[in-house]
Parts: sequence; C-alpha cells; structure tokens
Amino acid sequence: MSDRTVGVGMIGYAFMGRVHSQAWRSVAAFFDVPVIPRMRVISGRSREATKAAAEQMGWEEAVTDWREVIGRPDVDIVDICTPGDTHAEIAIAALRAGKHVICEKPLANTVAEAEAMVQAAASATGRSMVAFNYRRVPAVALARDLVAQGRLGEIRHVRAQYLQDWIVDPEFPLVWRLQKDKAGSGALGDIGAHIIDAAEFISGQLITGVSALTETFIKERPLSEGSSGLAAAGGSGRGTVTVDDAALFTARLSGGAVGSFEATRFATGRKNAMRIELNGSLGSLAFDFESMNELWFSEGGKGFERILVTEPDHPYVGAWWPPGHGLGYEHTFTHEIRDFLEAIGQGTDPTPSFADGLRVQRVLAAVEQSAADGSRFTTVEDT
Ligand code: 4PW
Repeated sequence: MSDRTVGVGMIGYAFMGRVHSQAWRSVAAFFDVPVIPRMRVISGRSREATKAAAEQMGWEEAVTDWREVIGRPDVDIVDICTPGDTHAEIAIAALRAGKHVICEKPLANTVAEAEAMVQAAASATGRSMVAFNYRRVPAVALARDLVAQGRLGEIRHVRAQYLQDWIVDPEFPLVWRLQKDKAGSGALGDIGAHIIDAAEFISGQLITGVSALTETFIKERPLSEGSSGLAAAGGSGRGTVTVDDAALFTARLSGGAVGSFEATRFATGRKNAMRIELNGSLGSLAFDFESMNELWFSEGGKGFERILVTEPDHPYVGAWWPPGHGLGYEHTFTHEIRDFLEAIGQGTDPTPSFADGLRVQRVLAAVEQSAADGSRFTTVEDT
C-alpha cells in the first residue's frame, strides 16, 4: 500500500455523511492530492443501518461507538457529520488522539464549546477545519478573488440571504434541526452561519456588530419518526419547536461596509437560495446558489453581466468537465476535502480553521443576544 495513504473515519452518515462520502470517494480521481484517502470506517447508532450505509457509500467497516473510530491506529482523519451537540466532545477527543479533524458547521452549539475546540486545536498535532463548503463553490471563490484584486473598489454594501422552504408545512415533523439542544439554533445556525462565513470570506471584512430579530412561526409540530436529508415522516404526538424559523439582522463590518442578512426556512418556493451581493465604489457582484455556475458582475458604470464560471482557469473547475458543463452541490465538498488533504500533505493549517468557526459562532451569539434585547445593536465579541 502507498505510504501516501491516510485512513478516514466518519462519525454520522445521514445527509452530510452521504455528501462527504461522495467527496472522499471521488477526490483522488479528479485532483492530484498529496495524500490518498482510504475510507476505513463509519460510526452510527444503529448497527444494521450503519452497516447498510457503509456498504452503499463505500466504507470498509461500520461501528456503533464513535470512540472506536477515534481509538483506531489506522484512522488518521476524523470527519464529524453529526448534529452540533456532539461536535465539541468528538472533535476534542479526536484532536487529543492525534487525528486530523474536519467538522461540519456550525462548529458547535455555543461559543464556550467552540472556544474549547479552538484551544484543543491549538495544542494538537493534527490539523483541523470547519466545513463551510460554500467557500468552495467556484463562483464564490472567484467572487473573493475579484474583491481581493480591488475590482469592486471600496465595499459599501454586503447583502446576503439564505432562503429555504422545507418546513413551511406546519405538519412537517420536529426533526433535530428544529431542536435547540441538538442544533443550537434554527435557520440562524444552520444556514445563517453559511452566509456569515461567505460574507466575511468574500468581502475580506469581519462583522463587528449586529442588530437582529428572530421569529418562530410554527411553535409545535408532530414528533419525528424518521428523516432523510431534509425530508421526514411524522409520528403521533406533538412537541415544541425550540429554535428560530427565521433570523434577520443588519450589521457593521470592519472595513466600513454595512450589511443585511436574512436566513429563513419559510421562503416559499426558494429551495436553497444562498445569495450574496456586494456593492463597491467601482463595481458589484451577485451570486445565487440556485444558479451556482454563474456569477454576476458589474463594473465601469455598466449593468450586471453574467460570468459563466465553467472555464478551466476558474477556481477548481479545471479538474472537471469541458467549459459550460457545470458543477453541482456535491462538488463543493470534493473541493473542500481536496483543500483539506492539500494542507495535511503540506503540513499547513487548512481554512476555514476552528478559529474561523468560533468567529461565526460569536456572530451567531451576538444575533441571538440582540434579538433577545429587542434588536439592540450588539457588538460581536473579539472584533
Ligand atoms: O449546511 C446546510 C444544511 O444544514 C446545507 O448546505 C443546506 O441547508 C442543506 O441542508 C441544510
């Protein structure tokens, strides 16, 4: 076996586990990565279901205790795809065991947990990364490049929305994403975290303070009997929704820009509209994930024009198909794993780091605090 092989163990195998598995499976077939992942083992609570998932997704073994994954000498990388309430415990244990760790977003359910994860990462030999996959949409990476090149000039406005509608039906069950003890928050942490990260990533500015409001439209839902992806079946009995359905806030950013942010699962007809627009003194750009191969760009006083982000010299694109053939949601995870393996191979720290994850967590906390205080402007800790 090649000495470039690294063993991977994944905790959790649902929606994010499936898409991460696809990335682990395909990355070395398309990118020239310095280390080659071997999909050793996954862990989940039900023996039968985990075994079936392992077979279907290409993992060699299945276990029912995540500690077993972390204890294995043939596992070098631990991939955390569980709900947020378990991230801190698993990540800290894996880092202490000398593993490299990639962890789904948001990094944790609270700022305190995220701080403990950052501390563990700082004293670890393994590398760590938080999985904000939308940074690896080619159009998003191109947007950041255009801003960094100064093509937009001084950034004045950041306008970001993440719009979904999968829980509009009041009879949609109370899945874990609607429970505060499991998910930390609702639309805010699940999808708001993505636009916070994307806004800071593209603009190069940090959110320093926010004024927010949140709303829970449907207070009670049927208990959940089973879920897959974002779909679920309801059982008998009802339970209380303990998270926000929608979160809106205005923000100030470190470079002088002002921002507006909206994260909701009640935007009927919008399925996964992760949108961001930046307006600068020289130009503007706009992106919508529902048309993820396009970036709209304006400069020289002209209106917006479309850039089809499928050229081989666009970020990540050269590894895939001929111009115009387009990429999808799953490719963003392959790109993320590619960058993670690249950093491991080169002995550098991947981004976004756990510290970047903590930053987002602090913005989420400021949003919740501001909303609880009647939208009072709230400074983001440490900016
Ligand atoms: O990270 C996000 C999820 O938790 C995703 O990219 C989309 O929104 C799909 O599910 C949720």
